[in-house]
Amino acid sequence: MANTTAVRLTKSDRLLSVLSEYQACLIVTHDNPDPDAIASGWALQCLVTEKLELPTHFVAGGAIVRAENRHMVELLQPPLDLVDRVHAEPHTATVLVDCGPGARNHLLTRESITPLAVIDHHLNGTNGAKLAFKDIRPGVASAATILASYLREQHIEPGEKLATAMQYAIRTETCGCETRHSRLDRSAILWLSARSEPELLAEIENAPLTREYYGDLVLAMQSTFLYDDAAFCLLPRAHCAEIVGEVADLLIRCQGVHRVLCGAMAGKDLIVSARTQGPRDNAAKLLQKTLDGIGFCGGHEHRAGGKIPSAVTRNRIAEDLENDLRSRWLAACGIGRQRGTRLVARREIVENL
Ligand SMILES: [Mn+2]
Repeated sequence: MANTTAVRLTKSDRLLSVLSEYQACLIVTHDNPDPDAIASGWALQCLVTEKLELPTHFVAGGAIVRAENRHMVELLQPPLDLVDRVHAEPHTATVLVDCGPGARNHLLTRESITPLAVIDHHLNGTNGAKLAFKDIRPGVASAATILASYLREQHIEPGEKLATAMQYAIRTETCGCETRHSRLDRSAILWLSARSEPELLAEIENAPLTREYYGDLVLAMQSTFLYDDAAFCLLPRAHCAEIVGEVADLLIRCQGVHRVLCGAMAGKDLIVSARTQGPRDNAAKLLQKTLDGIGFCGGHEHRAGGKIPSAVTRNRIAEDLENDLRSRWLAACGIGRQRGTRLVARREIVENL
């Protein structure tokens, strides 16, 4: 027998060999891309351009709203285009990063395009799709971690701005209760730290906030109710729907709170974020139970996000939907109690106005 084990191909070797059969590469990430989506798509573009010299296009749907993420884009200028649609072109390899083909929050699902390759770290998997290449590792903190390992395997230097984006990606994916770092995450952080610009990172983390942001925050604190160890917060209105993630991150840090659901309207949709603490509760699964039949979601063990489409009529969330969502959340958490306690007492709010 010939020696078949002499050359051990790395994951990135295999990806590059699959892509080398094509004449162009389309990189797609999830809607409303977050730092990890932006950094990992950018890193993949860097890899494909350097190694294969293929023309690449990196796209996502939706918008970038969160102040830090907008500041990141302004300062680092990632090669990302926000678009409404994508088309399946012959001889073009389509690669999905930082989300699974089964997820509903990306351009490919809406166009019924099956990607050629997927690089992801979410729990939802591939939905059984047969793919030429997949690298799905729910055990690592960020998709940027996987891409950092590819760049290292291929001896590619990311440059200061991409390294900063990737480092920020890992940081934002390991906040709240999702603080676990795998060995690969740790080694990626070390590698990226030596290449990133700490001043840019600090600037991004301290992005300027609008006055409306503080209004949303006050409203969120006033709209939060506790039911045993579960919190529920539905903002009657929000200037920026991405506040739900930040509020959820803030609430999960509250002593005695182990499960959080926060929602707000964005256009006609209701956006929700869930957080959990401790090994017992899986945020992605709790949110899936909560939204079963009325919306869709995805996420990780302690951090998940989702959407109820067309939930908003005449600029407000219907009261029965609010009640329905609350009882669904409490049922998913296994809590029988239906009367909540305010996080901040009404007296406290009114007396100090
Ligand atoms: Mn991610």
